[in-house]
Formats: sequence, structure tokens, C-alpha cells
Amino acid sequence: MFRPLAFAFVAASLLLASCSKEGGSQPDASAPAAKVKLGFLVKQPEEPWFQLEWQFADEAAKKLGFDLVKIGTPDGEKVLSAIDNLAAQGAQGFIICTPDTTLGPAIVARAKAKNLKLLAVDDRFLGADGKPMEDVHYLGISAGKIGQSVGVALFAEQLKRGWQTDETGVLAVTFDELATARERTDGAIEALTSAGFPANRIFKAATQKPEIPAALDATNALLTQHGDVKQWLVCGPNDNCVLGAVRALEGRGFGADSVVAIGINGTDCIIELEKQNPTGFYSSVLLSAKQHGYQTCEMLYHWIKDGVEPPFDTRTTGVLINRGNFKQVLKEQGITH
Ligand code: FCA
Repeated sequence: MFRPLAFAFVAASLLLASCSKEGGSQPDASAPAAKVKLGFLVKQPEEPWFQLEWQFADEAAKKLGFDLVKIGTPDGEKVLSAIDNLAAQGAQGFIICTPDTTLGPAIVARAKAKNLKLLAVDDRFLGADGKPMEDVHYLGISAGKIGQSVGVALFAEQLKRGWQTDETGVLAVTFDELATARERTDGAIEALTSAGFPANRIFKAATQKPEIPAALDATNALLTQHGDVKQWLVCGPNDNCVLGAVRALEGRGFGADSVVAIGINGTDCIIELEKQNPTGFYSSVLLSAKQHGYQTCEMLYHWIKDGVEPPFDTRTTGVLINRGNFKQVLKEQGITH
């Protein structure tokens, strides 16, 4: 027998139940949580260092189960449009190595406007007062200490080779507009002078950009003024700056017997160390791309998902690699398999 009243009651309660579900007034434990989406913006996507950061970020995305959007942002305009783009895609935050540290305040403002959390990696934001923005979460290298280890190693190689100081020069490729770069070369120079290397035999070649062609040009300009130097010790902010110097020195007949060059990154020099015949590029400080790519993602992910705010300032170290140990160390660090 059909009972209209009972039917109306059941239908009405079903309707109510579905309304309350859609209105969200009742928490629904069975609904899947929205997937976290993070951006990873880098200033020089062509540099192996940044490719490796991305590789480790991909590993973190897979392990933790978030979506990763990788964007190359070589200038300020690209950074701002990348932030807008991430927000439009529903991302909750991003990690960034900015193409210019003075963009810091503009990046922070745009991220805030779009409700995105951010973590700066490698290159620390500068405020309008030219000081580091200490209220922006940052993970970078212990630049001064790493630079010092380069200086100590260069001095040891000079002694080992028995090169006379009055015939030897230090060539420091510098990029002083970037604090982490300046601290690295300052550290190397400080270690060399405190070991006893004369400051007046240390020459700086300021590069326009931290990359091979610009460093090569800067070194060429410097070498024309120092034709009397017979052996060179070379340092710089990263592998590519040092490689540029090594190529310029080769152009003037300086090779493995008269050059000891030590880089930083340890990622952009792998092809160099794999060359059958040694070049002037002697070794590098391998930085921890895993911490810069994987750990930064992990920090941002937990901040967004679990409300665990990362520390404001995290610093990483490096390990010296050369032709003798690089294959082993790269394997140990999960860079090669
Ligand atoms: C800077 C340099 C990179 C890398 C990174 C850790 O961004 O430009 O090559 O050394 O710091």
C-alpha cells in the first residue's frame, strides 16, 4: 500500500541530508583532502645545479604525494607572472631562487596577495634597506665557510706543487652583487691571506653574471694585465664562474700543469672531471642539492599541510670532490646511481 505521508517524510529527510552535505555544515571524514600543490621557481633553469634541485624536488613530490610545478624565472617579470600562474592553478606555496635578491619585497607582497606561502632557497632576499630579509624563510649554504675551505685547499695545492709565491697569482672570479657569491669568494681570499698568501697577488675578475661566458670575458680582461704570472690558483662563486676562468686560461696556454682551480656546486663540473685528460679544474665543493631540492619541499609541504613552520634560516655544508673521489661521492649522495 502506498503511504504518501511516509514517503514525503523520507524524501524530505533525504533532501535535508544532501543539503547539509553540500553546505559543508557537517564535516565529512570520507571526502579526500585536496592535494597540496607547490611551485619551484629557479633563476637559471639551464644550470645543472638547478636541474638537480628540481630532480630532488620531484622525488619529494613523489614520496610525499603533492603536485609540483617547476618554472624557470630568469627575470622579475617572469617571477611575478609565475606567482600569479601558481595561484590560478590552486597552489598553496612555492620555493624560489630569485633572479635578483632585491626583488624580495615585491615577491613577498605578491605571494601575500595571492595567499601563497614561500621559502627562499640559495639566494636570500634583500629588503628595501639592502639588508637580508630575516622574516622570510630561507635555506642556503654556509657561504663564508665553504669559501674558506676552497682557499685552504688552494693553498695546500700550491704547497704540494712547490709553486713559488712570487710567480703565482690568485684569480678570484667575483659576483659581489649577490651576497652568497660575495661571501664565498671573500671566504676563499680570507683563508689564503691568513695562510700567508700575499694580498697583493690576489686579483679579482668581476663577472656580469655567474655563468661561463661572462666569467670567461672577465678573466680575459684581467689576464691581459698580468702576463708575468706563471701559475694560477683560481676560485669563484660557483663551478661555472671557475670553468669560465679555466677556459680563458687555456686560451693563453695555461693548463693542468700551471692552474689549480676549485669550484663550488660540484654539479656543473661533472663533465669536466669526467674528461679523459685533467684540466686546470682540479676540484669542487659538492653542495647538498638534496637538501636544497628535497628538504625545502618537505619543509613547505609540512608547513602547509600540518602547520609546522620551518626555521627562518637553515644552512647547508659541502664536501670536496676531485677526479679521485667524485664518482663515489655522487653515488653516496644519490645524485648518480
Ligand atoms: C647561487 C648560485 C648557484 C648555486 C646556489 C647554491 O644561486 O648562483 O650556482 O651555487 O647559489
